[in-house]
Amino acid sequence: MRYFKNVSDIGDIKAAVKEALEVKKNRFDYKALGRDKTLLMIFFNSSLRTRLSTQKAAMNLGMNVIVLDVNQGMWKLETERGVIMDGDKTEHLLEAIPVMGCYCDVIGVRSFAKFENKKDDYEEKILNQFIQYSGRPVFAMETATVHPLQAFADLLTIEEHKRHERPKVVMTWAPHPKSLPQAVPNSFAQWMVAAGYDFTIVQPHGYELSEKFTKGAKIEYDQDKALAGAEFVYAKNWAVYADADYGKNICGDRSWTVTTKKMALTDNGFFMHCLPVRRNMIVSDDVIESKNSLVIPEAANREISAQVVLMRILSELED
Ligand code: AN0
Ligand code: CP
Repeated sequence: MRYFKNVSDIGDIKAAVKEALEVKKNRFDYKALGRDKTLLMIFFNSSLRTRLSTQKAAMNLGMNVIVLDVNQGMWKLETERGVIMDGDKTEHLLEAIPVMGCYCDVIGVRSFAKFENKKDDYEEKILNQFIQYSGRPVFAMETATVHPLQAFADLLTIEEHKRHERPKVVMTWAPHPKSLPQAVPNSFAQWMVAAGYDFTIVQPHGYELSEKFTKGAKIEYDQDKALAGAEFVYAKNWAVYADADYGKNICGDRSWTVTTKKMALTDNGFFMHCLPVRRNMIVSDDVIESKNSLVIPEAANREISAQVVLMRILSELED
């Protein structure tokens, strides 16, 4: 594997799950793979889980790790070509990227949607510049449109907890005070469809995601109806994808918060969220603290999804 953005990059999804569950049992058995190899993790945005789990995965593999926070202690970067750089930006991304590539073997990039220009976001302008100019394998650590390490970890968590071969999984939109990216729901939808689950997305009107990611999912607008019989409830807020209101937060309806009353409609369903989560906006205290809450196992599986992705990249590294 040279690039990791979409579910198709991982190949056979069942084989990937099997490999991940093996890795989880013996995560320190692959140290030779990463010896003398360096991972560079580049963060344009904040992170807790991605930063720690990906670093841990790299350490499990014997890699060296460099973490770069673009907004802290680094020259301010210009990202647009053609700009006369007479302002506060000291360096251009087009030099910075190949320079970064000189010091590492693998690059992870976190760069959220900016919601300034839908085309730039959905063309993955920043991630693709890393792919084009770094000369290194590159994987997404949540980019403008995808968060595949999260979706892979969520898939593993469902596989570990499911009671039926083909569980009913419902992703529900939930309220949030700020505009959040579509990367997490895009990837979750893409991976759930690829896994072949009975998968429904429920959202207020106007919150339809890109069909590129949701094709094959059932779409609902009535949350109670969608939650009926669900075995896994994946809550997430996202901002509008449609052109007219792209990036806007047009619905503050608190009746979408996942509460005990909502969970009572499910088939003793598990609650899932990628975290960080705003309590009593997205989910009530009692639901996230219940025995059916999988938020911590999901976070723990981030180490495993990252390790499998790094292993796939390392095993195909050209010297
Ligand atoms: C981000 C998002 O919703 O994409 C990161 C989630 C992993 N969340 C926030 O910015 C709160
Ligand atoms: N779920 C997740 O990616 O969390 P962080 O934003 O803390 O990395």
